[in-house]
Amino acid sequence: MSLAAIIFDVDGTLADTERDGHRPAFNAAFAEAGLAWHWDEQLYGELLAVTGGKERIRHYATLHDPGFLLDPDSESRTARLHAAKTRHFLALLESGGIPLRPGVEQLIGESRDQGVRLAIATTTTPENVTTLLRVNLGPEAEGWFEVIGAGDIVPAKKPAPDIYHWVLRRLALPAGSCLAIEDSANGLAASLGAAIPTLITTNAYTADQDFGGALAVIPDLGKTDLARLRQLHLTTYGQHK
Ligand code: XBP
Ligand code: MG
Repeated sequence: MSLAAIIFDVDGTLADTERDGHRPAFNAAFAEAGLAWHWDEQLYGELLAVTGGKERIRHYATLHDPGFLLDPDSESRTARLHAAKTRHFLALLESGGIPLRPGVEQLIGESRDQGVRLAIATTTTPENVTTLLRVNLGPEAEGWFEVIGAGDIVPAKKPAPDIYHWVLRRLALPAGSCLAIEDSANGLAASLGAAIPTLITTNAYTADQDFGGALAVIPDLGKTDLARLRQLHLTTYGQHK
């Protein structure tokens, strides 16, 4: 089965957004709300075990500020906190402070030139995706991705495979003809849960995670290209039909 489409994860894959993007944005939202919460780099690395910004806020509160959850208004407070965090994150993106990771722009370009379809499967808020693409690749870039599956569009977030099933249905492609590119064990569990061959590009927060079942684990896309990814995909999935 030849490679028909590449499905990119966003956070930690298209760009290193977590430590210097989402984390300071969360802290800015907490300070603005008068909450004495602060997520340093190490704590944030632990909190990344839970995907989804709202879910991560509630996970933190469960561990460190249960009173926050006892508040009958905690659901809407969480939503307001997350909306404020997204506003700060978007401002960081617009400042150009979060570039794409090595090799990402090149692979997108090669894929477009060679007719490999492009899609995105992410846990993050849709506007974060479109802004990251526009700021780093220009106003046309969003249209290069046939399907963008993001945020709360599916009931269960990674490591559940829902977002990948959602993307595959819209691509109308068999899982084996796609290649997912992920950065985390949660992401890999989601893509493999949808039977999609997966390449891992690690980052500072995920380098030590277990990537059993991945096609390959590389530090970034800087030293690879579409030809190599086709070969990798073929060697593993070429023998299937
Ligand atoms: C990783 C996530 C996201 C972000 C925060 O997403 O878990 O929730 O950390 O973004 P990806 P939101 O699947 O792209 O790796 O606050 O918008 O949820
Ligand atoms: Mg990720």
